[in-house]
Amino acid sequence: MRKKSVKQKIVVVMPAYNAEKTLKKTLDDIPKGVVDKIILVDDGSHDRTVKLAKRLGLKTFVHPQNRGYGGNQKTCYTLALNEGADIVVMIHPDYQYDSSLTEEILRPIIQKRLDIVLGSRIRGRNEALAGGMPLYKYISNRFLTILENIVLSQNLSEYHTGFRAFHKSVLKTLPFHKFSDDFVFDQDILISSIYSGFRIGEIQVPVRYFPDASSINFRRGVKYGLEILKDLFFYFIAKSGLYISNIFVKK
Ligand SMILES: Nc1nc2c(ncn2[C@@H]2O[C@H](COP(=O)(O)OP(=O)(O)O)[C@@H](O)[C@H]2O)c(=O)[nH]1
Ligand SMILES: [Mg+2]
Repeated sequence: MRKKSVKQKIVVVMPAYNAEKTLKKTLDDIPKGVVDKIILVDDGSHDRTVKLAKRLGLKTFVHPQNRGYGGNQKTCYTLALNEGADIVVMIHPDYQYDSSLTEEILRPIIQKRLDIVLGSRIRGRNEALAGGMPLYKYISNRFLTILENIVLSQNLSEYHTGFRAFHKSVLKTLPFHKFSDDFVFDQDILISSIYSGFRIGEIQVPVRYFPDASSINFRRGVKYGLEILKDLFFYFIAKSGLYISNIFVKK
């Protein structure tokens, strides 16, 4: 299935929750011959995601009960490492991200230039809003991103994307089972990676917002924002040597 030049085992993981309408489109856009295995973890969907995933030939794992978005990713990465993945690409199966860019997101890791690559939706304000990103999500994304860049000494254009690639060393080093089971898992993993010195970069991906691609409401968004502030606080005190919380690997 994979190209001869790509020596590393590439595993795509899809944390799914009610993804029946968008799964096939997301899958169809992944270029042929780039990926060795695709794993879908279903987090107690109420639709026919599981049936469809099995029919499409994906390795499918089901949480009988909803464990949350972070809990879902924990299963995804555990299964991918068990498969012997060298690089793991996480793609939301909600067709929000352009999965035809899978080869591009892998390249910097294959070339050993980066350990983590994020697919950023924020190339510019007009483009993000024209792609349908709600204004309040755009503003909170920018605010949190700027704050995270300052605290974490990075220069990324967003930390909130659902399209990201990791070298196995990241997943083998970080205590990701101790991260949140909720949406802030996405931040725990990046902030802990930065603490451990992994190199993060990004590629641009077009933004696509439509009802099936976005379900997080305002209330959950506020909780997510507050938990990010907590994470940044713990990063700050870990860097100061005062207290190392359990999402970080002690040096
Ligand atoms: N496991 C789990 N995943 C969820 C839940 N709610 C949303 N998701 C998934 O989390 C991801 C991000 O949510 P989404 O609504 O697309 O957020 P947005 O696109 O950033 O507005 C998607 O892949 C959803 O399928 C949930 O309650 N449990
Ligand atoms: Mg989405």
